[in-house]
Amino acid sequence: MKQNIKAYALELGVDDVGFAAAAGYDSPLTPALDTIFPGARTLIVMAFREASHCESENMRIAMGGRLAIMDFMKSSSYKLSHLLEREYGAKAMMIPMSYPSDISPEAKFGLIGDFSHRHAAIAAGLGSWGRHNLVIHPTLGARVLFSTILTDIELAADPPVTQELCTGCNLCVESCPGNALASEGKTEQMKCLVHSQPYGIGANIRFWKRFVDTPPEDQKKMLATPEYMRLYQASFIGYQYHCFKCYSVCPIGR
Ligand code: B12
Ligand code: SF4
Ligand code: SF4
Repeated sequence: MKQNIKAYALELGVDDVGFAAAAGYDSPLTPALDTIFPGARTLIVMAFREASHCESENMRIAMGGRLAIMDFMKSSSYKLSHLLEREYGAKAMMIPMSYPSDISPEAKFGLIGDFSHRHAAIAAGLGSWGRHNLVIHPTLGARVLFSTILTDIELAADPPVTQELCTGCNLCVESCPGNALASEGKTEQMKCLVHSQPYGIGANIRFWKRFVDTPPEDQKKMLATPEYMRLYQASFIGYQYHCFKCYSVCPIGR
């Protein structure tokens, strides 16, 4: 069954698939698995290699490519969960790639996911941690995104990657425009966000605070500025990333 599931996903165009036991998923900061799916026994983690659009200095091109891969991730996750339910009588739940997220203060306003795909990828033998705190896949490298399906069927777990894939070249640390990777093993999230999501919730709140304090005539002008239009575009895209540096400069697998 495991080989058939993997073959199906690879046939869809997914780059790699790994399996982990629910008990092998160890992500101390995110909620326990049974708050999502009490009967979950296996994690099926899919890896998707991002193409070179993430290298572009034109952030519309980089984000356009990201939106495409996210669409593909969603459709692959949907199809695989459907196969598990239809062919194997399993219960299957797909985990969103990044959002919707829990934007309560307990989840640091969206900075702690309901589930950690990186920890799942590690448990499923799909890679090891890099200095940039991202998971590096043995052949696909660092430019890889993950999505996970939880299921109640039991499938044998894949062995962990024991090899150290990060060479410690420090390129990711040196290229980070926000100096968010200075401390080993920790991404300083606010320093990252200023660069990676300049039109995110922080910028949105700042705009609307200024707006309510502005006389009506000038409010109209504020709505015709590039600042407002960028916020508007980012809000319908979802998250609009403006930095991919640590992810794209990593030489592993390029
Ligand atoms: C919230 C979030 C963010 C936040 C916070 C990131 C963070 N530090 O956790 C912000 C907005 C800053 C962010 C930025 C980015 N993100 Co992001 N993000 C997420 C999200 C939605 C949840 C992550 C989460 O819950 N973190 C909180 C908990 C789990 O983290 P943690 O336990 O504290 O673990 C951290 C450290 O302790 C450390 N760590 C833990 N154990 C160990 C062990 C060792 C040995 C080491 C070295 C480190 C280490 O690594 C973690 C990173 O800080 C996930 C999707 C998901 N649901 O998993 C994507 C996700 C992590 N993001 C991803 C990416 C690609 C990015 C960006 C490159 C942005 C972009 N342009 O795409 C940057 C990279 C920033 C970086 N170098 O860390 C990918 C990572 C893929 C990969 N190859 O690993 C994910 C998995 C999305 C996906 N579905 O593929 N992200
Ligand atoms: S996404 Fe950009 S700002 Fe965030 S940690 Fe990576 S290089 Fe730094
Ligand atoms: S850029 Fe260099 S230091 Fe950073 S994760 Fe990749 S190999 Fe490791």
